[in-house]
Amino acid sequence: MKNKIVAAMFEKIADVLEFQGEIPFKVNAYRKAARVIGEMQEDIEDVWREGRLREIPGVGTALATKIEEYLTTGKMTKYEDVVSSVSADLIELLEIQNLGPKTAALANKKLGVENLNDLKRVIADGSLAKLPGMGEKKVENIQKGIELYERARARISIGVALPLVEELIAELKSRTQVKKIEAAGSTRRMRETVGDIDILVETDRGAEVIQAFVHLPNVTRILAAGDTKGSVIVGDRIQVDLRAVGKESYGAALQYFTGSKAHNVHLRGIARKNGLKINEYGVFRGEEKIGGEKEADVYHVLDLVWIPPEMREDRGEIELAAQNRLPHLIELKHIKGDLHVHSHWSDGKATIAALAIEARQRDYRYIAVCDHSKSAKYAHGLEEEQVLEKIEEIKQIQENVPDIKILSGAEVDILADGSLDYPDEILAQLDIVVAAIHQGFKQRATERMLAAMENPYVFILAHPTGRLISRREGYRLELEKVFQKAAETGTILEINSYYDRLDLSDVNARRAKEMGIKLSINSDTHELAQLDAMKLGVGVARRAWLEPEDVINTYSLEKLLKLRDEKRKGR
Ligand code: DGT
Ligand code: CA
Ligand code: CA
Repeated sequence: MKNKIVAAMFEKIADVLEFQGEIPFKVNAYRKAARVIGEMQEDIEDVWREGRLREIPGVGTALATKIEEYLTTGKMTKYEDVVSSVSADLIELLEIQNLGPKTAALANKKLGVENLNDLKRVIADGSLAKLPGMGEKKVENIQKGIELYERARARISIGVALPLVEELIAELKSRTQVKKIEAAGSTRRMRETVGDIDILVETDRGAEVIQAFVHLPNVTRILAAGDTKGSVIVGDRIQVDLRAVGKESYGAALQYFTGSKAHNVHLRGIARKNGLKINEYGVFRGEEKIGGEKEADVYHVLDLVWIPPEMREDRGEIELAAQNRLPHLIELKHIKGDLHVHSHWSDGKATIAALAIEARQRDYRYIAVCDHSKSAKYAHGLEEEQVLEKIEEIKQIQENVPDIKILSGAEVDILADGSLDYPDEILAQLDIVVAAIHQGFKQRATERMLAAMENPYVFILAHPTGRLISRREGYRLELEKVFQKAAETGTILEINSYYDRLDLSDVNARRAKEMGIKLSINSDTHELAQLDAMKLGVGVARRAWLEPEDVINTYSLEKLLKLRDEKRKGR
């Protein structure tokens, strides 16, 4: 059903016209038609086919013609003209609930409000409330509208975006004849958060694919639907843009829409200096098209090697590509084990046997079961005797799963005074000791971490900054000192792959590498399926330019334990 799209287009036309001061009669004509069509049970396409468009209340000849134009061509000239007659910033303002086109126009005329930031400013300085017909209450409601709008626009974690993209792609593949389909934008670059999801499709039947896309089951709002671009809201707030292109420009479009913008701007600058033009349709010398089917074309015409998406942030990757000196980035297939997972002994759900079997299915060679220590009461941390019992259990389970090494481990709390939650005699009996701050993390975090790293048994520092992407900044930390100590003591820093942590971040992990520190990418699994989080951590590592040698859980078990023993002996 295209009812909702047509209704949304008429509503938008009404908003913009009203903003521009069009006479109420015309504005209301669009609004009324929008309401009726939006609520109509019958499919507007059926109504149109049967020649009954003008029987819809509020739809006369003029509107019927516009609906027909849209249903036959996928475009509505009036809509495009009206929307392009104001800036994108103003269109955004008109999206804000409780503001309304009249008030937006007033604020624009009297106070020069052109965008959301201007609007916030005139609310803050009280000038909006002083306009005729305004007042505290109205302004308060507009403020609420802004908050709602911003929450809806907030970024989502890559850990939420990836499975959603996979689902949307699978659905579209089952419904349409797409030739190729893949994520672009920040999702493809594995950025830790994603503003909106971008998907690219190769097809000869763009309009058809877009229609299927905007009517997928999860779609709650249609923002746009044309021949080459569709845009929707999935669930309560996630925007997904889909672009459909032909075979001849698929590569160029993939490159363009993968971004980042900074990377693209830099590339296009080089192209211009070489008398070339690159856009989403292809690579051109004058009028002649010299590439665009393959993504690599875009790089090769500039004498660059193809650059992995995760590196495309204009952080020096283009210069390296020009010298063919790009790092050989780590891949998921290089990972030989997971060094930080929880079992049912503490707050995990899975048994150690189940963890071992799942890990083996992922072709891992080892897994370190690191349950919480005794002070982590909220997580059923283990008392010393329990640690010893667990070690015994692992010995028994190990006999049944000979082809994967189960390492006994602990995630030991770093206490308020910087000491560890277990004495060295216990730590010495564990294969892998991961240390972390979980409590009182506002207090002397740096000193506590430095002290913990001095302990020869502490092999890995877990989620070093403690940030939670959705709600917490992280410990108040002098990261430079932590890095120095890690380098000096041979302590491994973790890239924790839990989607809300991704800690260390890409930037911090790259800095760690530059300081000669080794990293470990761990899933911090609490239930079996979370072992898959490893791919998010690998994404962070690739964005940090890490190679297999930088990441200890790409090593053989022997090499890994040798490194651990070096730290224990002190280097
Ligand atoms: P996001 O959605 O904020 O997480 O980040 P992106 O990178 O997905 O950005 P988005 O969705 O606005 O645009 C997707 C890609 O399209 C972006 O990475 C690069 C390309 N792009 C967008 N706007 C521009 C532009 O003004 N110039 C150039 N050269 N490329 C652009
Ligand atoms: Ca995006
Ligand atoms: Ca986008």
